[in-house]
Amino acid sequence: MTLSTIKKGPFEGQKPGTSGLRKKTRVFMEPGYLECFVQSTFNAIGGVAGKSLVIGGDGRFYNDKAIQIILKMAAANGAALAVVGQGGLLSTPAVSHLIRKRKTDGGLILSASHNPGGIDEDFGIKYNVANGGPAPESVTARMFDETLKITEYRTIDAPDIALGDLGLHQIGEMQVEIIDPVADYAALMETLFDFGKIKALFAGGFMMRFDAMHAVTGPYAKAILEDRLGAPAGTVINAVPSEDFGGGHPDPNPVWAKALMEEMMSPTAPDFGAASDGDGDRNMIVGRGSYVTPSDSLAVLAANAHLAPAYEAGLAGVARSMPTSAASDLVAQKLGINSFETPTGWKFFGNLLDAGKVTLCGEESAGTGSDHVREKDGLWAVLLWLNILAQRKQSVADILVDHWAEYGRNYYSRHDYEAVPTEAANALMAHLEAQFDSLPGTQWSGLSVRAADSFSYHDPVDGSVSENQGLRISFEGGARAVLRLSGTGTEGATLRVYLEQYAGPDADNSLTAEAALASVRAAVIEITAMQSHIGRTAPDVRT
Ligand code: VG1
Ligand code: CO
Repeated sequence: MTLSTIKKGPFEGQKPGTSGLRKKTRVFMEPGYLECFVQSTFNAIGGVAGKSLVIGGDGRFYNDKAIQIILKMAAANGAALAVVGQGGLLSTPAVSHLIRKRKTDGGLILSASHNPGGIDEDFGIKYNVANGGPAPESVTARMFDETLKITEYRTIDAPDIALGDLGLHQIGEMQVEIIDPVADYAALMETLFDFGKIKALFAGGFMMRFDAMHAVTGPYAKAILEDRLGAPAGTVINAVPSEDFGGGHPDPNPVWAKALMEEMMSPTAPDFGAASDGDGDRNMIVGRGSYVTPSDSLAVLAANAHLAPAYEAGLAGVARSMPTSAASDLVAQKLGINSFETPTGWKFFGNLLDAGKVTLCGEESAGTGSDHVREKDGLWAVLLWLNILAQRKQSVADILVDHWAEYGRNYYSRHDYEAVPTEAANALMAHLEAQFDSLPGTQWSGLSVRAADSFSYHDPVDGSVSENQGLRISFEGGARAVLRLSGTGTEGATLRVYLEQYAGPDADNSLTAEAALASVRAAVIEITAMQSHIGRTAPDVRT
């Protein structure tokens, strides 16, 4: 086995986005592209000599090849140990747990999450640090700096590792330990929830459908829901991870999990439905005839978490990303616990969790998690819901109605405008920002603007400041709109418009979201001159 240093790089555009580096798969397959990003990551963390890493991915096209490349590079850079999921598979929350459990120095996750997979679709890579969470901005900034100056990477000439064979392997001086991707994660879940109660729920005839969307959660959901909790075979559908996610987007929302939504809205719907994304860190929750917005899900989980053993003693606090609705704030207020508003992306929750300031975190994009790991965790959210359902013995719809009667309802929807020319999207944002000083007090579609600003986050733990994290407009009467550009896309820009309207406990809480949000939507279209900037006012995806 010979070590070699290959002259390559730098490549343009290797700046990590909201969640790692995402590009077209063919870009990642260009000779040296993945290698230079990985070497830059190693360089940014002071090298990996003597260190240990967890490595795994969501099973998309190029997952296994990328892992072989990374293993050889880690060995050539002097790493001591790589813990790898069998077949190259590991969900994002499972990686987070393994980093913490095995006390490794970090981990690499091969995934573009909810983006589609395949040679003509997307690939991605994320680096997580020793607390198990996504690299914070200080680290991603160093990684990016390294990508700008890299001129060579290190690798070793060695045969590929048989990723299917459990146990110890060797590349040069580095040990590779291939592990069951599910076992440790499933054991962790068992410590958090009352598996006996959930088992009894299923034994009593409770029916559930879980759509794994042909992605990594399939093996986890089958092992936990069907094998351990006794849900009937067939509860988990699309359970085998495929390289192209069956040709769809593994994005757990009513648009991409359409078949599940139709089943849940039909007269023969099971009691409970759920779906998860490509890398298993996000979740969709839906009851019979009743879709739960991710913002409401976070609030309901916060209000009821004490019904699960892990959270019996109560929560330290709840954090949500800024575009997420304020529903969880209302719960925190009532419980008398901390609440925080962070920028989009899980990396901002890490400090709050590490400092013990919060127990639950969530994002409107269907990411929910707790201090059991340092990532959002799709199956965890599903299990917490199941634990709550087993305790409350009520339908999802009834739980929501009760919740709104107590706290009021934050009507909510996210509208995505995809593949917008980048210049047009930037111009729309600039046009909005330029009006900030004059907007307060003005009227738009019957709504009066209360305030408008660009969100800056001051991390209360390390004092770091993150600016330009989304533009927000709040209106008199409890409406709010947030606009930001996606940091996970690979083509043009995706404009995300987040709409919210609060209705108090005594207001009509039975409207459709569309009706309740009509005014704030019309106001945003007007204020941003949307039609003239991007040539349309109808979104591609509404969630
Ligand atoms: C999106 C979501 C964000 C989430 C991120 C990564 O980012 O909006 O809430 O944290 O994806 O999720 P953006 O920048 O496109 O809005 V995942 O499941 O890709 O790790
Ligand atoms: Co994901």
